Amino acid sequence: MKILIVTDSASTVAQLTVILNGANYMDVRAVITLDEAMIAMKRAALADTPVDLVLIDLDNAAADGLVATLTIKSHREFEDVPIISITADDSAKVLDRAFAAGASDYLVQPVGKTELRARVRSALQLRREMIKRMLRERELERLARKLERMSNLDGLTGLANRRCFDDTLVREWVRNGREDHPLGLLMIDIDHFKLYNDALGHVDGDTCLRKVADALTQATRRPADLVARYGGEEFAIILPNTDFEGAQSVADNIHDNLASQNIRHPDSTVGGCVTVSIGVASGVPTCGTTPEHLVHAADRALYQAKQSGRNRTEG
Ligand code: GH3
Ligand code: MG
Ligand code: MG
Ligand code: MG
Repeated sequence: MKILIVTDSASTVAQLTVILNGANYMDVRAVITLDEAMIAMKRAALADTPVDLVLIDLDNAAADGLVATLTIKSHREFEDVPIISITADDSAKVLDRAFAAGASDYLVQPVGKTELRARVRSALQLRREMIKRMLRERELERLARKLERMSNLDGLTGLANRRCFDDTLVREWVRNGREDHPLGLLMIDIDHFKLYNDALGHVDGDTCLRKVADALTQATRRPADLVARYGGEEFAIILPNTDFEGAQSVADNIHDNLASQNIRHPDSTVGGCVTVSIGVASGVPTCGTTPEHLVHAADRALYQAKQSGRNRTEG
């Protein structure tokens, strides 16, 4: 661990360094002024080998030790670095001011070997525990963010999941309504997927779901479009600021993309490869309607597409 000594006394530096090195603290640096101390601490932090403890001589003619203590402690970056005051004057007045400035401990000149090592050891021990706690907190925050991300994703396809779809639909409903924009919605269902699973097994079925997910993602053009797995082999796409014709053209892209992927479906009644049926709906959200109205409209259109022969879009 890195220790910085701030003093104008060469003999103090020599004495402390010998004692610290003797206790295996090999990374000991000394500076005279506050400016030098700040530069040394910033450099060390930048090099990712931060100063872990500062020993500040309060009887330093070149730097006011109390000001140095206060200055270091008021830097956000260094507020957790422990500071030990060193003074020949251990009157209550001096020590009170040192603690008020932010020192966590003190040593009285002439500094004894045992005392110095004991105080340094306990200050560094606290510092280590603090760093550990900080790393643990950072790791927890990272995990929390990851969990948040994962809780919005479908594990099989990597698309947004139903929960994310529901949240996004409400949000876009409100936003598009406020901006007087049409909100488009596609409901997509794989044709005869039960037969696909029956013929090729669930592992191939899962692979097929991923390929369909890719085809859907590639069919959308705007970053704000949200492709979601709605459930089983049903998908939904939210298309902000998209009218009926715009939504229909995304549906056309989907049929084209799937046709060019040409995923063999041995028992399909519509052309020998995997196809989908799509229901399209679009409308400007108004006070009298709800997001469910849009879902129902797209659902009815999807039912229509199934009824009229599959592998098609209805609206
Ligand atoms: P239709 O054309 O009328 O939509 O017929 P379909 O066979 O696609 O519809 P149905 O609702 O009868 O069957 C859906 C099938 O989707 C049944 C189910 O086993 C399958 N399925 C749902 N989720 C998954 C999944 O995660 N993995 C796999 N492999 N299959 C799934
Ligand atoms: Mg279905
Ligand atoms: Mg079905
Ligand atoms: Mg189906």
